[in-house]
Amino acid sequence: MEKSIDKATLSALEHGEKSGIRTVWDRYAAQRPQCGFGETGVCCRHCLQGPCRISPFGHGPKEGVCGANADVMVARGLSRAVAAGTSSHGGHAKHMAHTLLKSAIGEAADYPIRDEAKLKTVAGRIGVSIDNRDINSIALDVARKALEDFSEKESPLTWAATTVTKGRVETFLKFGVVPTGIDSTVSESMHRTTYGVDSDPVNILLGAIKCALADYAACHMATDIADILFGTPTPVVTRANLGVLKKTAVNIALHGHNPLLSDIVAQVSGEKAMNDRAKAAGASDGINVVGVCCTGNEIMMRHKIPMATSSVSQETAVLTGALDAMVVDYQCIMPSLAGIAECYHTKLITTMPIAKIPGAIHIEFHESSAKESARKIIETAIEAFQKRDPNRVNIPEISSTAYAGFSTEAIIGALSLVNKEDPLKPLIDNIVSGNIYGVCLFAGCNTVKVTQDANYFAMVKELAKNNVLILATGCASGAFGRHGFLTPEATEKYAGPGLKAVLTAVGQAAGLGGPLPLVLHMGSCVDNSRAADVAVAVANKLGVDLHMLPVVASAPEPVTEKAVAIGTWAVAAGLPTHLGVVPPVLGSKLVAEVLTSTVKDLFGGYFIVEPDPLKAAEKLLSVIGERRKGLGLMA
Ligand code: BF8
Ligand code: SF4
Repeated sequence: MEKSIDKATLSALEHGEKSGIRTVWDRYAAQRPQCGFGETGVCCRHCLQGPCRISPFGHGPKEGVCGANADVMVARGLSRAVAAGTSSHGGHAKHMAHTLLKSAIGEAADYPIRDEAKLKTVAGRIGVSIDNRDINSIALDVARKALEDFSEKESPLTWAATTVTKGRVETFLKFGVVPTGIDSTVSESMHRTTYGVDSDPVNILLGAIKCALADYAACHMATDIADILFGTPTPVVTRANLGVLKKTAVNIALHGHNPLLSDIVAQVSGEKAMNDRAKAAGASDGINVVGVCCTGNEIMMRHKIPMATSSVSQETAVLTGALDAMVVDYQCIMPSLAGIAECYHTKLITTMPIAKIPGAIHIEFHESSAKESARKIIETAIEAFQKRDPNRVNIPEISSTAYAGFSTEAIIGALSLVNKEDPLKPLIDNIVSGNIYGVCLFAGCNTVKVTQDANYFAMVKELAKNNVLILATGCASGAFGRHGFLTPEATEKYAGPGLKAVLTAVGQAAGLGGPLPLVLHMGSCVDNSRAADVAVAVANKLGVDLHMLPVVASAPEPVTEKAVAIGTWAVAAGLPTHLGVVPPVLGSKLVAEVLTSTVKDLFGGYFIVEPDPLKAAEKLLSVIGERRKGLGLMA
């Protein structure tokens, strides 16, 4: 199997191979064949009488030592993955909420409220009064309400109940899946899946859905507070792929998730004094900050910072020999980066007390002294630059233009240039007429199990040709960015006639002099909440619920437990959700059946598992067709 379809990635890998450096692809090869019990979800280590395993082929025991069968094991495994994903997004959101609180009480001077309008909108939505109040006291109440959402409350989560349709809330109540605390729901999931608690696989799966809805609330909260503290994104033009690294600059990659770190480093990297120091050290172009993964998306949208790489190819940034520092916070950071950085002059810098890596330098990041830490980080990179070996520098000269920053507000703003009184009308009219056949949100990662970007590449072309409007977040945006899909040129080249006409009309009204990009980059993985907001607005406007809309989601190359949590809430929100990799559920026919079929009767959404990208696109098109028929629209 090819490692990637991206030439820059392949070139960096080749360079690394020449130096005998092993990467994720080599480690994957060494793991193969992977354990069949694990792959199908039928092993359990939830107590010390285990490990227990059940053959997916019907040989040997049919139950673990305690009597748990394959259905229970698979459901418990999946539920714990959702809980882990939720705890990650929850940790990220709580970090943001604490910082907002510190900002409001004057203990985080480096984090002023940058978007007062967004603060007021969020406050209004969650029932915090804004009349005649100063900004900091509104922020304090919003932060307190956010923090209340983490422990057990009497009422549904504020960040879930106030952001979905009324119909969804009723459905969630009906099936008993309303979360009342983000952390408490994670804790409940861990409790019910431990030794001897929930042994009803369907009940366990309903628990997983409840937890996934807590994940949704956490994602939404993280997005809201990021906008309040750093500004709501508006469209920007920048570049993506390894070619954004510069021979003549101190290159610093920001990798991980939370803008609390990356936004401050981005701000400080623009300071004249810092750039002068870099120049004095011999870097004629000063400091060049680039992004990796989701935090890369955050700074791409707000600071036009280019995206070097993402997800499975994160190690390639170091293999260019031109990276002086890789600065990380948490999530999706391969521990292997430390060993690879050691083969070069590159400094790997960890910043969070919960995410240390042996071999890395740890510069702890605190809200109270954020800019100070950022300067220390940059100084460390400048020092490393002076040890860079020019003979080992190999920056693939490949990068694409990338338009980013299509927040919900930016999309509505662009549409309002077409219809000021009723911005959603042009979108809805075009869906009704069939110019826009449907909408597909691409989310999630790149996995070593699929040729990198191959599924994204094949699916987007097929869907766009059939007039499907494409939204992207997380490493899906990274994949599309690398291949030039975040551009108006891609619209000209790949969009079907109806879609092209709509993107051109809106692009022209927005003063672009041409169409909007083929794929609208909506941000990081927590920003999947932005896509949900657009869908909720359309559903409310049409007076229907989400499960009726011709809207689908796809994670063609998923990896993480966070992706499992997001996929699960997309299903609960009513979206048919495609996965391009088979999750570890095949050991239980019952669980596989519930996830791909039965769940549809309850929530309207369901999983479509299809590794072949063209077949996947076909399936999504046919689902969109069914939904259109259901609404009485031309299929
Ligand atoms: O939260 S898409 S590899 S970076 S999990 Fe990770 Fe997957 Fe990328 Fe962002 Ni999302
Ligand atoms: Fe085995 Fe049951 Fe313990 Fe799991 S919980 S390891 S199935 S005895």
